[in-house]
Amino acid sequence: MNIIEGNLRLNGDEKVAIICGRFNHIITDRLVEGAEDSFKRHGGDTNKLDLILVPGAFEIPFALQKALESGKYDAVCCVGAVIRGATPHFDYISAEATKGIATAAMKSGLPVSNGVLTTDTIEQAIERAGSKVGNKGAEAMTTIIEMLSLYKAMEK
Ligand code: INI
Repeated sequence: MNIIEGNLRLNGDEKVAIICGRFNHIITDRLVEGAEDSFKRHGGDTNKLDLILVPGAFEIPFALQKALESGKYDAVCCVGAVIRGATPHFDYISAEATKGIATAAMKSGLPVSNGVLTTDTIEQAIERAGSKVGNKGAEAMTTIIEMLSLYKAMEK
């Protein structure tokens, strides 16, 4: 049986964008740090890494669509933090962000990851932004690194 899978090695040529929703920036700044750290650790050249900032998670899919259409990037990593609090906004924003990211990704055929946290509390968000439960920004970057390599392996 031929097993086709990716690895976590970048060669330094990959052009990657992080798209970050600034809302809850205390959390999202940590997700960006995690994503950048993962990119560097896996051999990426930070001169080829762009950070695109949007107001909130709702706007991520719009910027993602543009980034993918621009032809400038090999892969895009999305990060944001939607925290339930007392707002009914939570359900709309988290659903639109998730759906929009998946739709844009599917259309482009390029590796895209969803590192948008959707949590009930700020504590849960902190736990996923570089403490108890790891850093979901780093995980999202690691995911596109693997998918980049997988897509290459699938073309052979
Ligand atoms: N945006 C977030 O990224 N996280 C949130 O928790 C959030 N809440 O709670 O309102 C949020 N709202 C802003 C939203 O993403 C848009 O920027 C805004 O609705 C303008 O379109």
